[in-house]
Formats: sequence, C-alpha cells, structure tokens
Amino acid sequence: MKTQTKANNSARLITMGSVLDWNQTTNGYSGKTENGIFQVTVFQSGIIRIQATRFDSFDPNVYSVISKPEEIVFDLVQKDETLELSTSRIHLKLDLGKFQFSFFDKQGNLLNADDSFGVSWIGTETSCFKQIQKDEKFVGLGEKTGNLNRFGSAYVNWNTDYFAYGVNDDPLYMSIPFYIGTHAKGSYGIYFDNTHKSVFNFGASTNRFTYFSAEDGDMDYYFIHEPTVAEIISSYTSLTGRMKMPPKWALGFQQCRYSYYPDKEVYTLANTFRDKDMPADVIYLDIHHMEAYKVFTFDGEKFPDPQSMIAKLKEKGFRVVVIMDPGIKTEKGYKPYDEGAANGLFVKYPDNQQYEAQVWPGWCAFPDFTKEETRQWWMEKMEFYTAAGVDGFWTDMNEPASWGQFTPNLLEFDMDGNPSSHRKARNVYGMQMARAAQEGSIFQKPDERPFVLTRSGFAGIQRFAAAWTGDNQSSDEHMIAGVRLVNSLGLSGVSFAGYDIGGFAGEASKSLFARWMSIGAFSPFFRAHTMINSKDAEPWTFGEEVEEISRNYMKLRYKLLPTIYSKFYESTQNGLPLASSLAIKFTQDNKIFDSAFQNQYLFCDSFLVAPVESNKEITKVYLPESDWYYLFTDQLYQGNQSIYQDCPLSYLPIYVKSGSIFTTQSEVSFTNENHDGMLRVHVYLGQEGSIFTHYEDDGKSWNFENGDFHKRLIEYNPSKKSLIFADPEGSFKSNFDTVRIYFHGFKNDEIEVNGVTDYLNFENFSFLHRLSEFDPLPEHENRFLEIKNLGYIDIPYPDKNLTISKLN
Ligand code: NBV
Repeated sequence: MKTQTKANNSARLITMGSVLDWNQTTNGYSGKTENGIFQVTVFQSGIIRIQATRFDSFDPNVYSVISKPEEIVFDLVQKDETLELSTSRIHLKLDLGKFQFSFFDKQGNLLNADDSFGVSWIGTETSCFKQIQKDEKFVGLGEKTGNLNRFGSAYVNWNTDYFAYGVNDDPLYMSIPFYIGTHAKGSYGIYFDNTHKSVFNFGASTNRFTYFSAEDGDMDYYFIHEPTVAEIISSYTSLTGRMKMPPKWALGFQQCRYSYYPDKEVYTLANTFRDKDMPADVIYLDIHHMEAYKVFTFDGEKFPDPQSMIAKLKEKGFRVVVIMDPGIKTEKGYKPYDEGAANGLFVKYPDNQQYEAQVWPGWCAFPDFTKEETRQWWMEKMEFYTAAGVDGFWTDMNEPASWGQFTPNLLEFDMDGNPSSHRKARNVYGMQMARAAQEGSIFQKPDERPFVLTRSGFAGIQRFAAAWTGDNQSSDEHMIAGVRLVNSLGLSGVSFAGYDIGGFAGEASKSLFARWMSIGAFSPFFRAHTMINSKDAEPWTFGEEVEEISRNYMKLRYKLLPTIYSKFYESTQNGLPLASSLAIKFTQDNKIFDSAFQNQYLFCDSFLVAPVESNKEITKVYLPESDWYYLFTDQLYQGNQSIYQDCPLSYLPIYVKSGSIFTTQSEVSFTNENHDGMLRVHVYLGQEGSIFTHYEDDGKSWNFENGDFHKRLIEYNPSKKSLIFADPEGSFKSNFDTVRIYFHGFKNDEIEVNGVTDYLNFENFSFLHRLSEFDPLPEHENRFLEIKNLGYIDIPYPDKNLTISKLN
C-alpha cells in the first residue's frame, strides 16, 4: 500500500525538503528527502533522468521511453552541501539542503536550474519550477498552437477532440510533453514523462519561473543536453523511438473526404486523377464505408464488393486507407461487440460494469487499448479489412472522443498490468490504439510495411503512426498555423505529419486551395480532406487555374520522391524531421522567431520554404545565414537579410541552400510507376558543402532490414571543388541507370569525371510547367520562371565510386 509520507495539508505547496541521505547506484544515485524519495539516473552521457515522489515507490509511464540506461562512466562527489555528478556532456549539481538541481555543460555554462520551489506538490499535483535564463526561448511541445517561441504562453496536455479548433486553442488531440529551451549559453531538452493531464507554463502570468506540472503521478523528467538542437531531438528520439520506414506509397498525394461513397464515386475519383494527369496514390474511406458506422463492416449498398473495388483501384496505382474509430456499437449479435464484451476487452467502471458512451453508431463500448489482449484481438479483427485489400489504417476519435466530450475520470484501464484510472490513461489511449492498428497491419500483412495515420497520440507516437492535425478550418490563418503545428511536431520527434489541405471545416476559396496545395507538397504528409456536406474539394474542382497550379506542385512532389524517400530513411535513423523549423539549424538567430518569419522551415534540409497567405502577391522572407538560390530562377541571395519576394499563387517562395544537393526523377502518376531511369542530381555552388544520402529499396517490404537496400553518399566538397559518389552499400539494385547532374550557380563549361574531361550541356530548366493563358487579357498573363542556361552532364549510374572534379 502506498502511503503518503509527510505533510498531508493538500491546500498548500510542499517541496521535497532537504536531502536526508543518498546512495550511489549503478547508473547514478538515489535518496530520501524530508518529504519524498528521489532517483537520478544517467541514461546516456547527454541524458539524465530525475525522478521524485512523495510515495514510497515510483509510478512510471511504461509507454513512451523504450531505451534503457547505457553503461556510462560518470563522476560523483559531494562537496559540502552539493552533490556533483558529471558525464562527458553534463555537469549536474544538487543542492542537498534545498533539493535544487542545476545543469551545466562541461565548460561550466549554466543551462538550466531549478527555482527554489524545485520539485513540489500541491495535493497530488506535482510541479518542477525552473529559473528563466536570460533571453531564453522555448520550442516544441508537439501539436500546440501559438508561436514558435513558446515564451509567455502556457499549455495543457489533455488529448481533446476539438472540431474546427481556433488557431490559438489548446489543448488539441495529441500531447507530447517535450520541449527545448535555448539561450546564449546553450540548448537543452526536457521530456516530462508523466501521462496525467499536465501543464507547461513558459512564463505566462509570472515573471519568476517556468514550470511543468501534472495532476498526479511522479515528477519524472529527462534532461537532455547536446551541442545542437538537432542532436537534442536525436537524443529524445533515442529514448522514445523513431518512425518505421513507411511504404513509399504513403509519401504520395492522398485524397480524402468525409466521405467518398458509393463505389462508383470512388472509381470516378480515381479515374479523374489519372485522366487529368494529377499524380496520386491514396484514397480514403471515411465513416460511411461502414454499415451503421460499425467498425469491421462495409455498407453493403454503398460498397457491394469492396474486394474487387480495391483490386481495380490497385490496378490504377491507388491504395485504400480506411478509418477505424474506437467506439464499438453495443449491439448484441454484432460480433466485435459480443467478443469484446465476453472477453472483458472494453473499458470498465471500477465496479467492473462496462463503460458506454455515444459516438457515431449510437451507444458504444470502448476497447481498452492499454490491454494486451485487446490489442491482440483488434489485430486479428483487422483481417476483415486486409482481406478486402485495404492497405492503410486511419485511427480517428481516439482521444477518445464521445458526445458530451467529458469522459469520467473514474473509468479503469488495464495499462498493461498496472490498472489506472482515466486520469493516467487518457493521454496514452490514442497511441495504444495506433499501436494496435500498426501491429494489426503487420500481423495481417507481415511482408508489408504498415501505414497508420492517427489523430491522437503521446510521446513516442512516431513509432506507430503518422499524425495529422485534425479538424482545421478553411482559412489562411489555419493554413499557416498548420505549418507551425507540423514544424512543432517535428521538433518533438514526429517526423511524419501533415494537415488537411483545403481545411476540414468550411470551404476553401480558389486561391486558398491553390496555395495550400503548393505548401502541402512540401509537407511530410500530403493529404487533402474536407468535411461532410461541403463543396467538392478535389484539386480540379476550383477551376482550370487552380487545377494547373495543383498539378504543378503534385508533380513536383513526385519528382522530388528520391529526395523525400531518402530523407524519410534518414529520419528513421536520426529522428530528425523532414519539415524542420529554423530553430533547429539557426537556433541562435533571433530573427527566425519574429512573427513574420516563424513559419519558415527547411524541407528535406535543402529547401527553405516560406509559407505565404493566398491573398499575397508579394511577401517578406527572411534568409538566415548561408547563400540562397530562389528555386525557380536560381537567383542568388545572401543570407542574414530579409527580402521582398513576388509570390503569385503559382510560385511559393522556396530557396535552395547554397552547397546543397538534392535529387529528382522523371514525372510519374503514382509512386510505384516506373520512372525513366534517370536520377537527376542537383548541386548548388556554395562555400559550405554537404553530403546527401541517396537511399533506395523496394518501397514496401522489410527486406531492407536484411541489407537489401541501395545507399550511397553523394558529397559536394567546395574546397576540393568536387562532387563524389561514394561506393554504394547494400544488395538492392538501384532503379536508376543514368545520372544527370545539374550544376546550379557554377561557371563550368567543362568538368572532369574520374579525371577525364567532359563538356557540359546547357538548357533552360524549370521545376514547374508553364501555366496556360486562361484569360486572353494581357494583364492576366501568367508569369513563367525558368533557370536560364543551366549546365548539366549525363553519365551512366555509377556502380562504384566516382569523382566529378574541377567544379568552379
Ligand atoms: O470521420 C469523420 C471525421 C473525419 O473526417 C475527420 O478527419 C476527423 O478529424 N471525424 C473527425 C469525425 C467527426 C468530424 C466532425
């Protein structure tokens, strides 16, 4: 039985009090204070875990952190009243009298320190108060609205179904209690590993401290320090895991609506994409695919033969993703209900009675996804869909949502053998449903990589699913806010994320839709979606011009697949996002936090994307340190300045970082369609070079895990004036037989290929197609931008290393 140790006046704050005794442990130290116990664990040289509780044992979250402490050498000494622990990265001091921690780097710079309230409680609510460092900024915290720099704001983590949320509303569907603090002395990350409703206050309504607190549970956080924000994110994802390599089709364009039916409408949709030459890979079936909204059924009238429908769609290169909601209609005779009830798989009240609430099907029971047997059962049930040929799964309403939107806290969840109330379970429920969906997909189709899209989640969700930002609205504000949400998810370990293009609630104007498609092409997850009863919102329904603009950006997305796929692979290895807030690479540049520039991000490392509202023809863009090439003309700009950029709807402001490399392929209509066999390598003159990791595999199976991939580094080295293709690794045979290298910004007429002179060809080059002149009036003429006289050479795809030299 857990007993409260001391101080039972729950109306006032109590701190840990002073340390009474401590002992060294294998990975750190632990001890006892006047009011609680604590443990300090060195996880890695750059990660230290702090745990404190008022009870006599700890109550961890078993769902998020999947790694174990490494065997790390550390020093531990007591100097007077201070206990000092050092690893090769962090120097941690604990004031034994006050139970206050201070974290320093190895040069002695103070990174982060507790306020004198340190770790404390008010009743069951546990908090950790931190001093604010000079000019400190805070980024991350996952799916949170608000500014990139979270200083001055407070946020709640409590997964919430929020239809048509406002751009400043909080909380939304997913909680990730991880943030990064940064100031002139360095950056650090804090992951608060507590699943209860929590609050992060970065100095809202107080100038004394920041704090994070939870309604209950332990003070349990991981302090991460590395020299760069990128390494901090990598460390965080070494704790909570990284995404699995998705199937290639999931990187293509995805079309959704609430809902496409009957089957004829789905065929028309698929055919229209192909007839209109607009590349696309995925069609979604929303809740109307079911009979009376019962999961694991198809509505027999709307979809009399789902299997042959899906087979026909596959012939055209389309995959089908179905929605799965957790609510199971409480209807005797409906097998999923009968089985769940008979086997005790549903969420219950403490008296063991089944919990019911209303959702789409009416009264429903809710599978307890925090129970292994329930997940196992769900995995087996998914055969219903995979047998019909369904390839992907969309877990919606998994906050969990129900009418009334107020789940009672007394409900009980198994929590994998540690029964807990809804207070502890809610925030991980959605993640465990996404896990069941992923495990189910793998169980049913062991040879194929799964694709799961989830609305709700918690720290670690990246291991199981891609995320989208729920029910946004059709407005410019939302389009821009969505970019920031996705960038923030990327700062918090969730690389595969996106938003409903066009907006879910409401109807997009022509210009809004066009702009949103162009921005969405540069989002990791690329999907258009809209609400029931709204106007058609496929890319051809907004008139000819929007159709052409959309097609242009869809095609550009598909041309960029070799880059995007390679960067997805890298993200599975290092946890870094594909849509990378400038706070990652340009952390110390205050300008990037300006409200005018905070939405800008790097996509796939090379592209600086400046999202801009649909009604703007000209915009201000901030170019951070480096030189930058305007993507569509190769005009060169110096960094560390803001510029004015023309931005007609047809041209989204995008700049390529000098020194970068990216790759493209010929146009295809779906990811699996054969390209022309030529890999285009674009290299941009710069003072600082780069290494691009080119990655290929079969796009669908797990064979890459056994070495069946094709990977090679392509390095541009400005001081050696060379571009080197390293030896390929892996047993997979590349899909390319030729390489065309485009030299952007170089002055060469000739270069050397493995020491042999070769002469460049020149052409006018464009990443987008010329738009038709829809309107004969001269003032409506559409601009067409191209790169004049771009030099290139063609070579056979090198089967071993190859050096291009004499670049200037
Ligand atoms: O299943 C219907 C919708 C879905 O289209 C949307 O993407 C989800 O976020 N779902 C929410 C349920 C209700 C929406 C009003």
